[in-house]
Amino acid sequence: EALGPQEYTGIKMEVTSWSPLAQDLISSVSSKLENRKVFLVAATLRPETMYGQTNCFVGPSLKYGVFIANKDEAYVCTLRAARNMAFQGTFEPREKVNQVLEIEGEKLVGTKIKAPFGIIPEVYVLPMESVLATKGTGVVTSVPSDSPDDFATYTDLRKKPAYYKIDPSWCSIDPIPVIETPTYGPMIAPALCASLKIQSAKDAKQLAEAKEIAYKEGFYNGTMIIGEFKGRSVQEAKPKVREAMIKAGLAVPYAE
Ligand code: A2H
Repeated sequence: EALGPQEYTGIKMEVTSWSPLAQDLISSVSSKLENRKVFLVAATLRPETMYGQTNCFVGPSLKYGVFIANKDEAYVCTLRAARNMAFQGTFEPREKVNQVLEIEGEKLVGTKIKAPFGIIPEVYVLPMESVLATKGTGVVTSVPSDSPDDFATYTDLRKKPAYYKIDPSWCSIDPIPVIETPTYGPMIAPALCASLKIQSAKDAKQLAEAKEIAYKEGFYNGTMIIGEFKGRSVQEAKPKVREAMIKAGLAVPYAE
């Protein structure tokens, strides 16, 4: 755990079509939302990996809210995160938490969203049991090439879509190479999951080890192999991608 506040990037993923269950709820508050665009906002420490999003995750049993962010936008995240955003000056009017709807994570599954900077422009919301209510926004952008947790959960979902009550077409995209490291090649998460014999998202102990290695290797030895900063080190690209996303209105700073 970091000692000081952790600086995340809040990735704004605009909803392009709601799951049927979410659509019913959203329709019931259309007079409050007016013409605002609605975004799922995911907290990430790895903005430079956003080229490789294949989907996004929510905790199926977590509660989310739809919050008025400003005159043009509404955000989907946990109430806890919305309070932090309000306190950090992300909303207009400042410091006001205006929740128009509460919705369970499982009802968001199957919603289609834009993936900012993603090679795949639109992806689906999928369930991840290990999403914590107490961290970030409760929305996790998924990059299975670089995050062992994302790879393990995504692989579980792809193996048994019926069991997880998802449409196979929602997880049809293969992991996308984003960063190369000398030791692990172009996709560190699948490589580590194989070498540590991680069978599923339930292998929490090995996953914690894989996460540690992936983070350090990627940060200190990784080279971008895609996007505007192709050929640059991850250390150099990370803040540049973050700034580019914020400048383009595709991300907001988020700390906790
Ligand atoms: B990271 P830290 Cl490619 N519950 O983003 C569980 N995990 C969460 C979460 C929550 N409520 N909120 C955020 N996260 C994930 C990208 C990524 C991430 C890559 C590689 C590693 C990685 C794509 N997923 O994280 O405990 C988010 O996933 C490993 C450190 O605050 C976020 O960054 O250090 C990271 O965990 C924040 O974890």
